[in-house]
Amino acid sequence: MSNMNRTAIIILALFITSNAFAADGKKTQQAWPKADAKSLKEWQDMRFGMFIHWSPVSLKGTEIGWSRGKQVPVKEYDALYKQFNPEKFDADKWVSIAKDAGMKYMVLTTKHHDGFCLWDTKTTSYSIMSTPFKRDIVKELAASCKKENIMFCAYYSILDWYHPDYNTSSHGGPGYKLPKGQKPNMNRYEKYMMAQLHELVTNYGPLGVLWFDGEWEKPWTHDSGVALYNYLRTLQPNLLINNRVDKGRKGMHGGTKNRDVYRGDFDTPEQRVGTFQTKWPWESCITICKQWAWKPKDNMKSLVSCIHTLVRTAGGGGNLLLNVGPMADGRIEPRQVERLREIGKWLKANGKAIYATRGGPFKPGNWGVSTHKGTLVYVHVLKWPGQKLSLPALPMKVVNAKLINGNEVSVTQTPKGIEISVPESGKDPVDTIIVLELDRPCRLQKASMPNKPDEQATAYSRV
Ligand code: FHN
Repeated sequence: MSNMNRTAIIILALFITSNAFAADGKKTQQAWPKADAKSLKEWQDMRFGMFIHWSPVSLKGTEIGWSRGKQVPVKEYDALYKQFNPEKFDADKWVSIAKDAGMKYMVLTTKHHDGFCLWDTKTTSYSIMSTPFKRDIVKELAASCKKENIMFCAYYSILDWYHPDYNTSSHGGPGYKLPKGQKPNMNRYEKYMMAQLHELVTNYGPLGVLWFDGEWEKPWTHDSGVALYNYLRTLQPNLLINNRVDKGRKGMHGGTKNRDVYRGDFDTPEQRVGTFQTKWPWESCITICKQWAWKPKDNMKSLVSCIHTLVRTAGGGGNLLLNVGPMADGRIEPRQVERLREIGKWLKANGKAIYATRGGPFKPGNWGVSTHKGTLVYVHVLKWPGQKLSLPALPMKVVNAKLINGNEVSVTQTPKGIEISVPESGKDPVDTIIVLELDRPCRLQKASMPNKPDEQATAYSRV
């Protein structure tokens, strides 16, 4: 029996079991198999990863997927692979750039909306193996990550505007019609997808995260999302899977409509810092420039903006997945490499206030955010509201307080709240980090949350 058919039988079986019916015939919702707690904690502790959007479209400098049939005619877009030869691609170099940036994991677009595959897949010839380059990018990057103890993760687009069986003509461009006689078949497409995912998880794994995207179009259904999530759990039980595997994502906000119904181990706010959420994991995916794929002379975010985005994400309780778009020759643009190196330099001095922390105990505000780990609270003041910073009361007692570089700071704690002041000479223009040591482990309290609406959501709804 072929791999494809065996996979199809597993999926069918999972599909049936995941839609159990109670004796009274009413559809009941199985409690779905949550993520492995150890893997989730490890990934959350990492706090900072590199997103990589790459395909032959980097030859054109236009947006991956979305420019197909728009800035780049379909026929031209789909033929770019014939000239794609990233001779300067060096997986070890990419990994060292991520490490120098202080990033602990990498997510590569193994297949984006344009359907092009960056690995040696047996399911289609529309892959890196049909290019002049003929090398398995996924294999080389996964191996380099493993060597350097960086978690390797795969982005995979459910929608596929290239595959004839994917049942939509969107993004073939205005007025695009499926070729005459083409009869899309989603069942056949889903088998194709499962076979590809089987390759990615079993030949290049264990993966840290399978990062799904492109779930929003009509052909993909909740039932398919449930069956896919359950199937992947059988392939790699400790695999983390984001909430875009199913249909529960609330748009670019990235939250999940109903966690008892919709699958996904973490929420995925996009191009924004997520709102303060500490009870369910989340990760903001944000571009270092404007475009996801490489674009010549694209606007690149300043160092302060990148650091504030990272700090606010951690302070909100989430991870940051910061995206770079490599060029057609296989290099990450030198100016982006320099920006990443600068972020890494900041993390070398301040990383203990980010890595393995969780958001709070104070809710984010225009002034900044707080993170905590054990008995230590890190107050990140990004914008002083005046001479002093007043924070809500904490039931834990502050037994020591200093700046992260060890210098003096004045902290007054009363049952009404905590007041912090720092001499001008001690303030950091990017992020003044005050370390509060508590008499016992930090616990989030309702009381320590100011009633004001969560400014983070507004102040940082777009970066
Ligand atoms: O359409 C994609 C887009 O190209 C990019 O991949 C982002 C990042 O995850 N996701 C989709 C837009 O929501």
